[in-house]
Amino acid sequence: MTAARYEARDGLGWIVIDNPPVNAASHAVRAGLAEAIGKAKADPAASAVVLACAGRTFVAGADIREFGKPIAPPSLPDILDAIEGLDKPVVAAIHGTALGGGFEIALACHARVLSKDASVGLPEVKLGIIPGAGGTQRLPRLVGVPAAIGMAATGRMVGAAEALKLGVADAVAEEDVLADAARLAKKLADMPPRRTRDLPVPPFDPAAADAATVAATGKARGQIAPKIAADMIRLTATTTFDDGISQERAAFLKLVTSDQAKAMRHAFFAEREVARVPRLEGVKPRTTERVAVIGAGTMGAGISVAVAAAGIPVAVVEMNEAAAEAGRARVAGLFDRMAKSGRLSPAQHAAAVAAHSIGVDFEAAVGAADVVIEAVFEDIEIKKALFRRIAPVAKAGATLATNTSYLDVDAIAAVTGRAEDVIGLHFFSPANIMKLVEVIEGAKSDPSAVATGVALGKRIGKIPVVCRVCDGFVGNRILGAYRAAQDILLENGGTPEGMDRALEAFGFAMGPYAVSDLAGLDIGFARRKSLAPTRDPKRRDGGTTLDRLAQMGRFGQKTGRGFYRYVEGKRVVDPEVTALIEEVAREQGVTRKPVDDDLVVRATRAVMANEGAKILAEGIVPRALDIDVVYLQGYGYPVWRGGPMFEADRVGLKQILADMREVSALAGPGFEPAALLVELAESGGAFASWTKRN
Ligand code: 3H9
Repeated sequence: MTAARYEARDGLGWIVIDNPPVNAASHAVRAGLAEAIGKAKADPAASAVVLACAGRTFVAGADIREFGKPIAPPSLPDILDAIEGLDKPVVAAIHGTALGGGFEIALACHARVLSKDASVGLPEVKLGIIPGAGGTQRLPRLVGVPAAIGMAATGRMVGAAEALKLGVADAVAEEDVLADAARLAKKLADMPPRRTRDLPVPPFDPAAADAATVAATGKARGQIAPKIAADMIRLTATTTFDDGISQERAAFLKLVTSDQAKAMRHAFFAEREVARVPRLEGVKPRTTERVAVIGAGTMGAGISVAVAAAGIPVAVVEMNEAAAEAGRARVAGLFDRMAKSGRLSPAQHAAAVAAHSIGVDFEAAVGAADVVIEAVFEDIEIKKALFRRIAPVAKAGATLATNTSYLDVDAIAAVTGRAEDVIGLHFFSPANIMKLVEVIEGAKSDPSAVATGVALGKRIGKIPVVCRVCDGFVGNRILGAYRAAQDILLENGGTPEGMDRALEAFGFAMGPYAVSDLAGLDIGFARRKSLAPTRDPKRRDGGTTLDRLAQMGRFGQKTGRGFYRYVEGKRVVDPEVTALIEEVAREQGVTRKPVDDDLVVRATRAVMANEGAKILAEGIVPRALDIDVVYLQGYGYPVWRGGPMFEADRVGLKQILADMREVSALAGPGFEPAALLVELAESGGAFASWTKRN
């Protein structure tokens, strides 16, 4: 099999790319294309050419796995020059997704026909780079500068109908894209090819281009590529095509080896790798045809909507008719919003609504389900009581899942008499939108039950990360550790606004104190109260300020006061809070000294990596990439830093260890460097190459 082949048929030359799974433009594809183009050129039987792809999609881009290595010729830009330079018309027949270098191939063709469900786009910025094969120079010549910025600087994909409207598609095929492309190729055969490079750039309003740039860069705070993509597109108005191409190429080559691009490539592959858990290799998931969700509160409603949206019948159970009615309204609201935002097409919306039901018949719903997901109040006794009821009713071989963010899945499993069927599924709120789900493997969970959690997660469009039982699992355990360190720094001399500023500059959308105010200080207060009896009194945890604020009724945004005061929706520094922090510090015998932004960032980064190292050493997850995905998908960690463990490797573990020792000196017991961090730092190792062999 060749990755690209040429054949003559019916008076046309056909170039077919065939490189499963997504026809990435690897070296083999480029070499095959070079040969096929030569044949098309020389073939007297071909008056025009159709370029199409085998398999499930048009070319989905350059082969990302080749990035960062020397580029073996022929390069994609050279291939595109050869296509565009042919003196026979070349028509791209696009099905699936034409992305990045794939879309650039299509842009270098002389016309484009899309199947009606196809989409096109330049997602390079999502990998920390810009298009490197003419995308920034050809696209604006077809759609205009502002629209090109709106696509290439955001990575937004456009569907066939919009592509037609924008002028990037010449036609949309209702039925058979190959037949329509062949028809168009024959029609164009007698005409000189329309080369995108020769088209004039349509006149545009600079204010519209500025607005498109601001919108794109505003959404991608901290990222360098979107602005560069916009600048390259703007160049088309002032320079020649050839000059634009060489500037684009230089910028692409510089970006592709940047730290941001490395981090975003890591994120891309890690998100796909997480679901392949080494110890579950070859384990078959159990059949899942029906799901029951217990509880129609915020989490239960969100989870059940995600399940129904994937077309899986789901029955939600509530305690009484009034609660069921409230649940119905909640679910209808979620479905409505998903339809309005375009997440569900009208047909998908109708199917999802039909797949969803809420009632009070516990036995019927639980008894019919292959997977039961409990989503009631986060209280171990309530959950245990419920699992005692579920266990005898659920059918043999059903998977029983508890949706919990902290609780001990093994303790819950222990009351069922069928612990092998029990797993945890930690969804994130809003559960119908957030992609992360931690799949918790209990000590006695059967591998097939865990694999069922993973498979269900994937079916409902989530990114499942399998972890073993510990307090807070991966995400909340690390959160607990670094938040405690931050709270101690706050007492030691920090201010909420200073620490928020430092971490927002690091790349978090919101700093920790702004987040606390948004989530509600009552939540943290309640959890701290429940943990109080087991807390080591010798350990500082910095939570006293939060406790006092909560006791004062300052619950955050919802009460207009928390770590900040809220005036017309805006955060304002509150001298009362400053005084309170100083008072707490005095009580604890702490002499406050200014905490600079650099220390806040170094401490946060070190504690995240340190707790991550403990999680790895304990075998909670097998790979550092699992932790990175949890943080990228569930906790707003900046994607251009690749996740906390990738970031630690980038900084270097020697430095992280030195920072951790500094934190330990400032924060005291509980913040000692983890043995694995010490081991790796001292041996020159990295988290990326460390794997727990279990
Ligand atoms: C670019 O083009 C730069 C140019 O401008 C300049 C050149 C000079 N390369 O996502 P899936 C793998 S930058 C290598 O699970 P889906 C993927 O890792 C590129 N491998 O399927 C996975 O492997 P595995 C611009 C790739 O159906 C398998 O294919 N393009 C590539 O859910 C299936 O992928 C993009 O950024 C690739 N380009 O989604 C598009 N793409 O089975 C990136 C995928 O071992 N790709 N793989 O885990 C996507 O967005 C999605 O893969 C796509 C399919 C929507 C196409």
